[in-house]
Amino acid sequence: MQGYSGAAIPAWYTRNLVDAGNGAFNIMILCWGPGHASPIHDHADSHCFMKLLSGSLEEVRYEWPQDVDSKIKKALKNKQSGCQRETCQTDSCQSQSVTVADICDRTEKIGAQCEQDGDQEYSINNMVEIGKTTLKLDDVCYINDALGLHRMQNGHIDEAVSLHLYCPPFNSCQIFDSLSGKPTEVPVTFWSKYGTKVDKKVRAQAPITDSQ
Ligand code: CSS
Ligand code: FE2
Repeated sequence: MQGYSGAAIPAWYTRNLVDAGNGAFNIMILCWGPGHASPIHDHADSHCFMKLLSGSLEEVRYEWPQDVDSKIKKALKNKQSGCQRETCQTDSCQSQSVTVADICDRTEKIGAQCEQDGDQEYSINNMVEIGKTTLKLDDVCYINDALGLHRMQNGHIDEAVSLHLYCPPFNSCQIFDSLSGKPTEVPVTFWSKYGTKVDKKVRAQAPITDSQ
């Protein structure tokens, strides 16, 4: 195995920030040890481009679980109801149209119609697989929230390295329980930034890497 000689192998794949694009995008390199996999995740309404620089990875795509909205759908619903809560689900949301400029307008007051989904229950088998692709050296891949969710996994004995471009950049995204589809918002953290390892305490704040 290349790359980790002499050093402890990280438990999860590592996310290494290469360029923050003056706030316009993030370029990062992800290093995947044998068996490493991401949780099922969304892309926070961003564009995600990736290219395999070494090894090979499987991409498994999923539909959004029922009753879970992407960031843009939540924003649209909230705007339509005059509500800024992410969980607003009022009926009036369904019948009106808004523009993208509208959803950027954060000045509206929280509407009286706002309802919360509270302790919503999630049944099992809520994640529907819609495709599986193997990415090999130099292969590229694109996803955004309208195309669904995905999990990346290295099912091989060799490590894999992938180059990622996220535009616009995002600091948090949702991960999904692989059985129930229950979403959890998690911060995006880095193993290293610009070639320097990030402090362990900062990294320890539950990055989107987990054991699923
Ligand atoms: N978005 C995932 C990698 S797969 S696109 C991550 O940042 O960990
Ligand atoms: Fe992803």
